[in-house]
Amino acid sequence: MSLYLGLDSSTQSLSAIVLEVDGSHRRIAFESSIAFDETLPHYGTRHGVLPADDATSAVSPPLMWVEALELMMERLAKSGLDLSQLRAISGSAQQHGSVYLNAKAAALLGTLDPGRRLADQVNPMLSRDVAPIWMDSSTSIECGEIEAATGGNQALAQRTGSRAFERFTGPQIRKFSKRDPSAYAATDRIHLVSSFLASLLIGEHAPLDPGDGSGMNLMDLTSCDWWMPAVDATAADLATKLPRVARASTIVGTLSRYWQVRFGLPPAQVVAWSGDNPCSLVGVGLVREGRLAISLGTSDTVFGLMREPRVDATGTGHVFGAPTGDYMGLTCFKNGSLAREHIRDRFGLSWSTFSESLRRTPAGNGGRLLLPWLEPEITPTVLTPGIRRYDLDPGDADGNVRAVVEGQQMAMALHSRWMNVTVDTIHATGGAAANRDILQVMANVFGAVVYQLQVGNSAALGAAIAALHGSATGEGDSMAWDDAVEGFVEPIAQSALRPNAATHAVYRELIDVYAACELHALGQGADPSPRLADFAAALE
Ligand code: XUL
Repeated sequence: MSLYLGLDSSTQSLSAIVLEVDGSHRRIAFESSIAFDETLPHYGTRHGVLPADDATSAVSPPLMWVEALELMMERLAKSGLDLSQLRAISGSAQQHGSVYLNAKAAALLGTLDPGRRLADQVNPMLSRDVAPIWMDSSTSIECGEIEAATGGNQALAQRTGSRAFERFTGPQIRKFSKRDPSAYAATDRIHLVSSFLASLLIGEHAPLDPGDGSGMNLMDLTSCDWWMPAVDATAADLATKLPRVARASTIVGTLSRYWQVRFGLPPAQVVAWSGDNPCSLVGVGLVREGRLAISLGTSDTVFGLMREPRVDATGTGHVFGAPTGDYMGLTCFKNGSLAREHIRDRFGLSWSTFSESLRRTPAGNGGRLLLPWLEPEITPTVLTPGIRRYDLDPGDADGNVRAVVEGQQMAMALHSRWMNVTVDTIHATGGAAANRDILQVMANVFGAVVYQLQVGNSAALGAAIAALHGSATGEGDSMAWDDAVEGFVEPIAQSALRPNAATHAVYRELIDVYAACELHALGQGADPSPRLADFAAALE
């Protein structure tokens, strides 16, 4: 019997899943989660982010992630599992966020004192006490500068998988180097959240993997190495500060003495960590082309595996490296769970009364529509936040509930067209995938069968499967990804939500009206009132 641990450090929480593998017998032996705001209130975060006056800024305290990691390993040590059988650990983390370490870090990482709290020992390693995260949209100027210096957004996207995006690590690094040149100069290593946490486990600077590296606007997508024109355009001496990129599934080290002595854990292998979306791709079983997954979490994401890197000419989506060595297409929406919760809370609803509202209202919502931009939005780019309503009374509870759900699904269908996938099946994951009324709207909008999965946290599951795969392949065995995921990722057959043909036809009309409202709200299109009126009249 062998155990494999997957960790997921997300925006709002740290989760862990342990897989038990005994021949063909496979099961989840442990699942646990730590919510940052509730468990670690002394960091003062709200939804895992430090409050800021500027709506475009989003930073988190890296020491909070460190403290959560230590707490989780302690929980695991006390779980009663036979941890002598723990073979390998891997991890997933929110993408794009960066952690800045000074030159003392290399030595300090290797000499962590098992008698002392981890966060106290990591503090002196930081050259910047906060980490910009994926919700930050404050770097439009830097995006423009990097784009101009690399031959334009098309060239940047062809090489790195994405045009310049505000939250991507390169523009964030550039902003830091300009705003605080002395702290930037004192920075010896810039980690992603994933490679930072992996470094703490192995007691030395860990490499990052191509899945997370492709969220930086710095890595050449096909060679999986730094693309020097982008590196040079981003900040001085950056090449010396970046980690190495290691192939996915690489064993990057061994669980260090700190964890062995402090919690009695074994010298387990540590497999390269990745971003939460690449990990989710594995955790929802998309190790082959032709299906889509939708994750309804803090961010909503639409993604699928690609054999070839087909870059989005419209500049909306991203191509990342996939853990399988292939690629993945992804479109990300910032207004996921926080926008849904905002509407729920505004009308004093529970998730169950929220669902009742959805069931009470007709598809198409009588032509009442909402653009869910509570926070600055990533897709499409919206820097000035605010929910926009069309023909919708802000006080109408039922209408707003349906409008937020339909608005989000419309946006996802519209902005994933570039992937050019004929969608007949969607694997739904993330917290809100538990809500079957929301998923029924998804099925009707996409005209696809939507499945729920056995494991809610696909990112942590994908990381645990990466630990299993990396451990097997690192020991010289070959393991097909189909075999690695078997038994953990199959959708629940009885969970299938089928589209209704008539309702799908309504949404095929609505999507163009939605697109017109979006363009209007962005100041790029005509007043959509006549189209909304026509749509509403056709519904009657
Ligand atoms: C993906 C993105 C988000 C974060 C959330 O590009 O920005 O999905 O990874 O953790």
